[in-house]
Amino acid sequence: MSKALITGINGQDGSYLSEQLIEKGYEVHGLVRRSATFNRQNIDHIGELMLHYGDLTDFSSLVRVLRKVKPDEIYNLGAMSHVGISWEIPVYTAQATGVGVLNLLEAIRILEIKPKIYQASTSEMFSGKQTSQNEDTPFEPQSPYAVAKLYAHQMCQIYREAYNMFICCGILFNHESERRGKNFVTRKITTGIADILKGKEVKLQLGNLEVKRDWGYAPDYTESMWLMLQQDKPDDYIIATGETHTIKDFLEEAFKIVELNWKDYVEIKDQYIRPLDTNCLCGDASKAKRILGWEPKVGFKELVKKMVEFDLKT
Ligand code: NAP
Ligand code: G4F
Repeated sequence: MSKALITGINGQDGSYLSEQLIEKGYEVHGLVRRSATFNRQNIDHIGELMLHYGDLTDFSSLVRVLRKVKPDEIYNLGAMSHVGISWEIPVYTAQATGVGVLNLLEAIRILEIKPKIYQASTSEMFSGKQTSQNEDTPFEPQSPYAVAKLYAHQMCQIYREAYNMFICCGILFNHESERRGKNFVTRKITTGIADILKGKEVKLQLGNLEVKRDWGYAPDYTESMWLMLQQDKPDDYIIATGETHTIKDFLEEAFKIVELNWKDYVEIKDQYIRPLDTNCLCGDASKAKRILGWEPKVGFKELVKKMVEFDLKT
């Protein structure tokens, strides 16, 4: 039985990946942080998980967990993953999202173990100034989060080459789901609609509505992580749908489902406008299709419908 260790296991992606790996017959271990409040709602229903306390900023905890688990595959999904909040806590973001990855790579090297490693890189490493991005598009990060992710991405490339480590970086474009954190824009909109309909809120406060994102469905994207680690050679891949929409398009589609006009409910608040933003993200995943045989299954309209319907029910 292969053993996988997932950091960020109780996040959106970690929860879907756990289910998929268990289904494939893996023994799945997860790194979790101590939290004063309950935050395991995404994984509570998965009985088979083995959880270990640790933190990417705490080198000793990584050594301890790696020595105990000796995983065949590591999926490094743990990160301070909110771009807007990275402007508020840039130093911590650098430590967790950037140097945290170096801690993990060094712990693996020092322990002389040889797991295959997946690193969660991001489309935020691009400037968003082009109409489309592929693996050859130059990086030009626009936030503390994106700089930290680019540091991690390039460390992974260096360690792959210098120490012959099997490391794949997935450059994933935005992916959403019923388990998306409620302060990312898509889920903020779908939970906002539910709150308006239940009479709990009268308005939905948002920032920049003109930016464009390439939104896919998270379970499709976590499947690509596993595929990358099953190849003979490690490499980096763009994972995206190739379709881009503005935040206004998302609002239009989501409010249409409940037969309301979003313009009657949305208020623009300066506090949600970022000092810099990534204007247009639209990924070209043809390399992933050619080599991994990966393609997204859920399109934009279906994604919005799934999220709205889920939040109306719960
Ligand atoms: P998420 O829901 O925000 O989950 C992040 C996870 O990381 C949480 O479980 C969190 O733990 C954990 N974490 C945070 N700081 C940590 C630390 N210092 N040490 C250990 N764990 C830590 O993120 P996601 O959407 O699943 O994304 C997974 C990964 O892919 C992230 O690295 C993200 O940056 C990257 N990514 C996401 C997207 C996307 O569109 N979703 C696109 C590209 C890349 P707590 O629950 O305890 O806070
Ligand atoms: O939903 P978002 O917060 O996601 P963002 O910044 O694109 O980052 C997500 O995707 C990245 C991949 O490209 C990941 F690496 C990252 O970890 C994360 O998962 O914001 C999307 C867009 C932004 O341009 C933002 O300015 O929506 C705009 N927006 C407008 N109003 C808002 C809001 N974003 C948030 N979170 N909240 C608002 O009220």
